[in-house]
Amino acid sequence: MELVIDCKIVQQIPVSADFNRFKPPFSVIIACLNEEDTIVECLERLTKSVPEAEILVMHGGKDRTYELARNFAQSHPNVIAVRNENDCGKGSAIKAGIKRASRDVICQFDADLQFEPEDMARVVSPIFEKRADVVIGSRFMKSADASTYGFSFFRTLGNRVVNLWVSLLCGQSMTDVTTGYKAWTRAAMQTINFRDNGFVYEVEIPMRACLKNLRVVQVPVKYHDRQGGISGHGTGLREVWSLGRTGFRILMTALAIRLRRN
Ligand SMILES: Nc1nc2c(ncn2[C@@H]2O[C@H](COP(=O)(O)OP(=O)(O)O)[C@@H](O)[C@H]2O)c(=O)[nH]1
Ligand SMILES: [Mg+2]
Repeated sequence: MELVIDCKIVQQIPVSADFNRFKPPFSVIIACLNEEDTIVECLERLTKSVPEAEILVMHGGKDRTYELARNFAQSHPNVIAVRNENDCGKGSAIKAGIKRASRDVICQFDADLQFEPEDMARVVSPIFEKRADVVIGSRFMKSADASTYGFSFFRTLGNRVVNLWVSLLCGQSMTDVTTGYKAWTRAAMQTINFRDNGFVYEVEIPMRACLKNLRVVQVPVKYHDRQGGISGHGTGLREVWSLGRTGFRILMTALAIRLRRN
């Protein structure tokens, strides 16, 4: 079967003058699992860097993240704090966020500040320039800056294997399918319609987009170590187990999607 895929890799894209001038509206979804260390700085930097954006904080944990976000929202009308009842993973929080979002362009962002809020205008720009339906903020493109990210053997190996696997299945070079920095149009997401409630949904988005002939554009983003809290994968042996399990599920799900059985 012939696949026609438009998956462009962009090494550096400037934010267009039109974007800066018109400040087009979009929604940001921040899935949070106990991110009280970083949520306020995250919201401060986002509201400065993209003041026009609607920001939804989807908290599924038990710490003070929701209360901190709600306090912040009192002086920032564009920010909405949601206590995500029945949260069963990052994918479920993003699904709930998409339902609550009021704009037609949506960007997801991680609360742990591993990514930079200041990169967001560059990430959503290709959509407003009508060059993309889905944008991948890539940590592994040549011009991406991960100089302040500590090397992790399992994550590096896992990402290499997963990106290679998905690239082979799609017939296109995908540099970072698991990235937490992604943007899409509402119409594209209706076509993609990802299923997974955990971390596997991250891979469903670019893969289903490619297979449905949507335009996927990859742009480089900066990447750091976690700025507080702990990963949803846990630490130590628990992290290795969770990453291994998630990696295996990603490989199997990607294969099933390619075979059109999922
Ligand atoms: N609502 C919700 N958010 C989650 C869950 N797991 C992770 N997140 C959030 O998703 C983002 C990325 O997760 P993270 O734990 O940093 O994954 P890692 O970067 O791969 O270690 C962070 O903002 C987390 O707080 C979850 O089960 N529910
Ligand atoms: Mg993280």
